[in-house]
Amino acid sequence: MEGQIIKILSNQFIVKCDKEVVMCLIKGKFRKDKLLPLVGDKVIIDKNQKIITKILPRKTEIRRPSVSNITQGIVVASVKKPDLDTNLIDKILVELEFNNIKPLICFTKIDLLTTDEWINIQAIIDYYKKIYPVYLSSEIEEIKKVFKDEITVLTGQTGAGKSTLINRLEPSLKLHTGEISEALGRGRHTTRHAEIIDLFQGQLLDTPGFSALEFPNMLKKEVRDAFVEFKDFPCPYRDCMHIKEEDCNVKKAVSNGEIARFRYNNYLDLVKTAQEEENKFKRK
Ligand SMILES: Nc1nc2c(ncn2[C@@H]2O[C@H](COP(=O)(O)OP(=O)(O)O)[C@@H](O)[C@H]2O)c(=O)[nH]1
Ligand SMILES: [Mg+2]
Ligand SMILES: [Zn+2]
Repeated sequence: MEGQIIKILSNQFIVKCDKEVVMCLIKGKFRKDKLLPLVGDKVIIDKNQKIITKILPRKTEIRRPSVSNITQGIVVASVKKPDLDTNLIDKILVELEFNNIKPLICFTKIDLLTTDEWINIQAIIDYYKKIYPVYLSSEIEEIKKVFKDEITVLTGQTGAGKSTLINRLEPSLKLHTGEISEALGRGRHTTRHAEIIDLFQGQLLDTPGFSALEFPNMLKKEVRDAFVEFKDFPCPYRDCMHIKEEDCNVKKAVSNGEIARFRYNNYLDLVKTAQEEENKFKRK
């Protein structure tokens, strides 16, 4: 029988099948091969013995929390308190792109902006709208629709408004969506785990105890390819990094405003970080 791992409790794998939930163990073979099933895995189980016999191929993978098959990520970003940080937004967008997880963006705390501030922020939001589905956190009914048939994760910095958004979407949910719940208090024993729950005809990954998603490092060329709008400006050079090259069409598009300067600057930062990682690796 086929199912999906929705939660792991030490050695127990909670597998959701068509009409029931089965607590399974794993066969020794997996442990020997160091192939551990993850939350999100589609698996074949032996229902009578309550064991997982096979893990089906993973579509996507996140390193930490260690989960598979997430299909989309909503980047929750506040425009104030904390201030809008497009550098962080672009870092997350690039990671999601590279890992084949569809990115969406939800901007929060628009209500805190003055009219002048809103004009600047609106230009940035409009630019993102050309590339990705974008929502304001006040657009609750619209946001509910994006969950259908997807496995969604919410990500974004602490204080961005993830928990608030979830509570507005579904007040009955007591979700953590990152960070450790305040109610647990500091110093108390807090568990970090990931769990998939049903929501709005789709599923949501709850990630208590994880302040950010972690993905493997990317090469600088992978960073470049994840800035998807650059592809609209093909370069005369094969494999152009759009940095030093003359006659680079991406640089031209930045000059004439077709590509936003802030996005390009974030691109340069992310490429620099990727290059530093590549250099470290080479020296070993
Ligand atoms: N003014 C305003 N405050 C918000 C909004 N969304 C969240 N907050 C506040 O921002 C703080 C952090 O929100 P929270 O949901 O805990 O962020 P999380 O760390 O991403 O889960 C809380 O005090 C919220 O009440 C918003 O749209 N407008
Ligand atoms: Mg929270
Ligand atoms: Zn170029």
